[in-house]
Amino acid sequence: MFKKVLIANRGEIALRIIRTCKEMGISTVAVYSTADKDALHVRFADEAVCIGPPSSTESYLSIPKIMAAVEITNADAVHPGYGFLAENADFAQVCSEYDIKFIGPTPHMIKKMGDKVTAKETMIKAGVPVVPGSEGLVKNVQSGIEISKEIGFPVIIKATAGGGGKGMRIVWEEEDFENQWNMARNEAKASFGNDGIYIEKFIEEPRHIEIQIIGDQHGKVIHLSERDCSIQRRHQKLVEECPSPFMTKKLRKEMGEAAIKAGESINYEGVGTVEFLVDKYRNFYFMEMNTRIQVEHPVTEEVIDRDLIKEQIKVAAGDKLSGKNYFPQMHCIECRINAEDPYFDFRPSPGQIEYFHSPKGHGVRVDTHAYAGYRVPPYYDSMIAKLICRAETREECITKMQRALDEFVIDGIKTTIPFHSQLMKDERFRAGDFHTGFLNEFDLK
Ligand code: MV4
Repeated sequence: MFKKVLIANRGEIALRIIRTCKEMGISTVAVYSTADKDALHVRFADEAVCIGPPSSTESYLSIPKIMAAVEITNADAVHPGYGFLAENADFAQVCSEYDIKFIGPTPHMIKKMGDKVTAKETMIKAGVPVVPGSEGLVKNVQSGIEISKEIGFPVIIKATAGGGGKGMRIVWEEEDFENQWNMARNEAKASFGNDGIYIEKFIEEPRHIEIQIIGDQHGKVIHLSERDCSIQRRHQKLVEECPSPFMTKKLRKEMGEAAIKAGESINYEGVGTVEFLVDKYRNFYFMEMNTRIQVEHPVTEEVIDRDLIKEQIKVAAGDKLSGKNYFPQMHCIECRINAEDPYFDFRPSPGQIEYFHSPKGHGVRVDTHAYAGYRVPPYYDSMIAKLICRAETREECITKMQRALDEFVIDGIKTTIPFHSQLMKDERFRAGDFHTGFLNEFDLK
């Protein structure tokens, strides 16, 4: 097992990783920017190294700064958390060259899944269902139009370097194609420096359901059930839950098997998530694979009663997985509490938290780095807490969430708490009748 893990991250996830390391008898090293000098991950790690100014590119995204911190503290592994360098193949490569274990998959796997066309080709070969579309990259407008007519409008134009919605364009009819094609190409070029484009049939009103998997270094891959992440706004997830209210026993088995095939086909090592679009007939299609621990991992932890960070560290150290898949034993919902004003287009609301009271009680978990007096810096992600509730049934879970939201007090800044309170009362949400477009029609009162 590792002796000392450096956590190349900040906020709640850095704190979350430190907690598990402590329980495993592993020493921890925090890294921090000057904006985070009073942060809890700095306080609770065994050692802490300042790696630069507030700007992420000069601190949490700087590979040389982080490798210097690894060297001076003699850490033998790095946990990248999510965001920042978590899916940076170059960083994973540099770690391996310095003989430091990157807690995650190999640089090769990260690269393969980071390029969406390559990922899709890999899934086709593995027998995982994908959305009908172009075979690989599309060379020019003419061939794009031909392919679209073949698969039938509406189609969606996507960037191979994209993911998370960037550089995507929906085309409803042939007349609009050229325009949308040019926009998608320019956006992709500007955002990723890669204007590789592919085309898919546009699936209307899909649900976003993902399967958590874990693979060991001995070729074993298992699944840990699904998370429904359909409640999103501009590709930012706001609520995640398990079981998905749309799930059936049969669909879970099929999607679980598909996700395992996806993992096995690349000899996947570490925790990963296979994202699917699910249409109203319960057809499911591979969308992308995330090669990191995700924000919403506590939902899975609560329903299967396992510490996923612990499992992640164990497989990274070479431990073998026992054979069986995991199925949900409880219902769990996670609400992301962001320092944003939901009454003002969710605009960021950084600043000092004057008063902070966390909800408590049976089945209530709060993953947060915030506290009374904490200043939410304007430089990073606006998520300041995850409120995670679990109960026997979905109905009880929603009721518990409402109670916990009522009890949550964060004064001094605006948060998404009022948004979640209203969502929990929404008839359609309560009925489980929602898809990824749900929030487009949702008005905060
Ligand atoms: C799609 C789609 C419909 N049809 N692909 C959005 C993020 C990126 N991962 C892929 N996305 C989508 N791909 C086809 N062929 C609809 C979306 C989509 C979406 C997906 C998941 C969650 C929220 C979404 C919001 C808008 C569009």
